[in-house]
Amino acid sequence: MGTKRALITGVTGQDGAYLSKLLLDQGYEVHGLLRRSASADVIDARLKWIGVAGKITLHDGNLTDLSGLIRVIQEVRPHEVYNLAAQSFVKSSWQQPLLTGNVTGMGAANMLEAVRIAAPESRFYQASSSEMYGLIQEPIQSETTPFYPRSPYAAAKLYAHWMTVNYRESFGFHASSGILFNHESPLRGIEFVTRKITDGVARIKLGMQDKLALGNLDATRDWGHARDYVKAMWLMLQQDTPDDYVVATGRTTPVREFCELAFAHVGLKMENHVVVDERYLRPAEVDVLHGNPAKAKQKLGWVAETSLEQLVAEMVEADLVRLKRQEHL
Ligand code: NDP
Ligand code: GDR
Repeated sequence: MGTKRALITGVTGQDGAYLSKLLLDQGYEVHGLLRRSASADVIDARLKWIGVAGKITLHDGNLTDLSGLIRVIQEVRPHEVYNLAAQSFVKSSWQQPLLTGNVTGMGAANMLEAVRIAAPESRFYQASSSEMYGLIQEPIQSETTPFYPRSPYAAAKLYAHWMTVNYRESFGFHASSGILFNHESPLRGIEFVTRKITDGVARIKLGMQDKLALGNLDATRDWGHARDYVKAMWLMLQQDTPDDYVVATGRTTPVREFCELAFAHVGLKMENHVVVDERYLRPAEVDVLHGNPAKAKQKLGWVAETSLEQLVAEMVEADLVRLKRQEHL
């Protein structure tokens, strides 16, 4: 086969940037779906940061617009499709439940339909989420743990997940779903707790602010690095048989401890700076997530390579650099 072509939805997001880099490094021709924005000058900030802007072909499109998606797929004729686009911020999904359903749930169905109509031979990756476990039914979650979604976001992801499984079973699609636990990086959106913390720590260190307001410090997550996790996505599509995989580190840590690590990295103490603000609490909380990545290790040969300590250090350092240079991201 000649050069492989990949189409990534959500290419301007955290994972889109890391996956673009991985695929370009492997010699792929990379195409991305770009939703139109009035902020065209900053929309590709992550792609620039990681050094791939200009190396990928961007196509206008929106996950809610089926005919446009079909046209893009007809044009690109991708060998692999990675559906990463979503309204991905859990907290916003209570404010915008229907939009979240349209984009995160129906949007995935639109992508499956577009592929079914325009490129049924292409391999398909769906970005499923550990949020689907929600009110956890087992202390450590694997592919066989029952789901219990706790937000409009998680309910939408569950629909997308089962549609992916259905297209595999009904139409013989090479469709795989990665049940990814939280993964972070310097490219994480500023509204998510890890990046909010590392940005806050860097601002406090540089004397730009003194306090950092957070919500539930007892929430506990299995945090890995996005750079490692996009490798698992790619590996899933290289298998002869499509399947679903949990992707996690197997270690779980409270928000409080992430925070302590980040402050300690710059020689500060969190108790001098962190205040709890109930505006950041959620109508329903996912208290703890803890993944079992044994299947991914056994079948894909995948393991998380970055420790939490390395992740925290990398994120704080990147925010210090960014703030000193007054870079927008
Ligand atoms: P981001 O929020 O960083 O990126 C989301 C992407 O989706 C952006 O490129 C955004 O475009 C795009 N998008 C949003 N709405 C639409 C739409 N209507 N049409 C087309 N594109 C749209 O997410 P991540 O990179 O962190 O996550 C990637 C995927 O993985 C998401 O589906 C997320 O729900 C899922 N996931 C993430 C996990 C994590 O820990 N990061 C864990 C498990 C699952 P724009 O730049 O224009 O806003
Ligand atoms: P999450 O990520 O909801 O797990 O979804 P987020 O970082 O937003 O929250 C993690 C936990 O931290 C608690 N928390 C706060 N969260 C935010 N955002 N801001 C705060 O100030 C704060 N204080 C405490 C939250 O209550 C929560 O328990 C992410 C997204 O990437 C989803 O798209 C993805 O599917 C899941 O991870 C796996």
